[in-house]
Amino acid sequence: MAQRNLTADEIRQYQQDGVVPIRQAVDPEWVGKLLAFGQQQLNNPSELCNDGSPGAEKGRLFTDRYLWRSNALVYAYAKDSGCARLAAQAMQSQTARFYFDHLLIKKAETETPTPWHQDVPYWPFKGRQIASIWLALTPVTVAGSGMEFVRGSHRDQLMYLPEAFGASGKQKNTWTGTGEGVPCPDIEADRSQFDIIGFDLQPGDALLFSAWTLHGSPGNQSATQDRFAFSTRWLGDDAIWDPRPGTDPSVNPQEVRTVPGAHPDDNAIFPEFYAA
Ligand SMILES: O=C(O)CCC(=O)C(=O)O
Repeated sequence: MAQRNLTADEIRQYQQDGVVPIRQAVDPEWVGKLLAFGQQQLNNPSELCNDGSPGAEKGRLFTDRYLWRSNALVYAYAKDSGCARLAAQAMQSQTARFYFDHLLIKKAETETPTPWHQDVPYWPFKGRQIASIWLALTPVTVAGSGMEFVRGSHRDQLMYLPEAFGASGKQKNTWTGTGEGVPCPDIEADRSQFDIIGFDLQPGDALLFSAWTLHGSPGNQSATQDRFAFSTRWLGDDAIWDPRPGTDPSVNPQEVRTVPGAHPDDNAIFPEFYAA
C-alpha cells in the first residue's frame, strides 16, 4: 500500500504550531479496514476500553487502547502504514518507536467533550520528540467533535496536571490526579484569550501533533454522523523512559527492559518501526 512523505511546509507547520493536518495521510485501504474494525470493537471491547453508554446507538463515547497487542490489523497498521515515518519526519527524529494505539469514537449526539489537556503528563516518558497521529475514519467537523489545539502551546515549557476523564470502562482510571504539573488554564471560560485552531477532515486525513500541545474536542453535535478516529502514539530519538507516579500504568514498568532515564529501546514493548 502507498506511503507518503511530509512536505517541508508540513514539517515547518508542525514545528511552529505543534500540530499539522496531513491530507490523505495513509492509503485509503487502511481507512476502510480500521473503520470496520472500530465498528466491531464497539461490541467486543478490551479490558482497557472506556464506554460511556454500552450498546447505545447515539450519545456514546467509546475508547479502546493497546489493541496492537492482540489484533493483527492494528499491528500491521502501526508497522506498515507509513505513520512511523510521518511522525519521525515531523519530529525531526532519525527513528520512531511505537507507544500505543487509541480508538476514539464519539457517536452522533455524544455530549461529552474531551477536556483540554496535553498528553505528556499522562505518559511515562519525557522528551520533546513525542507525537500522535490522529487519523479520521469518518468525515469530521469541529462541531462534530473535531479536535482543537492551542497553536504553539507545545513551546510553553509547561506541564499541566493530568485530569481523570472518561473513567467509565472496565478498568477505572485511578492513576490520574497524582501526577506532576500546574493546573491547566480554563480555556473554555474565555476562548478569545487563546489561539485556538481546529480542522475539518475527510476520512484518511490526519492530525499530527506534539504530545506537548494543548488539545481537546467538543461533543459530537451531529444528529447523524458518528465520529471515528484512530490514533497512534510515537516516540522519537530524545524520548526517555520515565515511569513517574501518576502516569498511565497500562505498560507495566516491571516488564520494561529499560532503566528510567534511558531511551525506551525495548523492542518488544516499544517497537522501532522507522529508522532513517
Ligand atoms: O478524540 C478525541 O476527542 C481526543 C483525542 C486525544 O485527546 C488524543 O488523541 O490525544
